[in-house]
Amino acid sequence: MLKVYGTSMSRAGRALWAAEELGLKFEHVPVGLDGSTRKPEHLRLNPNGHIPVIDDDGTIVWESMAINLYLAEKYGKAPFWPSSPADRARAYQWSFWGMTETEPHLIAVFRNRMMLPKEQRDEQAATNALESLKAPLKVLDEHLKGRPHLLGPDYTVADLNVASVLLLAPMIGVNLSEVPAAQAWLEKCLARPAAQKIGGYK
Ligand SMILES: N[C@@H](CCC(=O)N[C@@H](CS)C(=O)NCC(=O)O)C(=O)O
Repeated sequence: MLKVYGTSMSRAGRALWAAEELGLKFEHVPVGLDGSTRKPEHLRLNPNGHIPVIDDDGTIVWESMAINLYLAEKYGKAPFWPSSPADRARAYQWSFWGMTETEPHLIAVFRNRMMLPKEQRDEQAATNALESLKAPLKVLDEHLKGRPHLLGPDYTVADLNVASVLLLAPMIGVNLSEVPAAQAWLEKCLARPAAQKIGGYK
């Protein structure tokens, strides 16, 4: 049976969301952020010492986006897992975009406004990260004007992956009102039953 390792309060939440969205039966192993990811048994699964990791009947995959694209390809069908190579390329494109163009800035805001002990926080780094987020968020907003989802009419793995990165934005006080199409799209994605279930996991 598929096993998903990692607390839902981490990037493992996005793998749990994908597994739920696909209606999979799976076991959740809530490896936490308390040093458990550095234990030998976890390092055997992911030598980087990170979560999430999945074990799908012996197929071990780490890196959250790779996990979600794998699960969507193996267990999903169109339109969630797009049928044409061109649409799949767009799914990869948006997934990598979310990870590379937005996530580092979101994490910088999170760390410097919430996560780090107060004396280690750098408000200038948070302000810089917020400034750096503006351009990619504008790209997303422009793209979503007149389009309900990233690939067009249908909700796909691309929406799940990008929304699973951007869900951090409202939690850390990033104001999305200047990108209303992106904001409405994110709210729609987060209202999905599969997304709502993530909070129920450890
Ligand atoms: N690029 C990786 C990042 C994984 C990552 O950094 N996960 C964090 C939790 S969100 C983690 O495992 N932190 C624990 C540690 O590094 O010890 C992914 O998307 O899967």
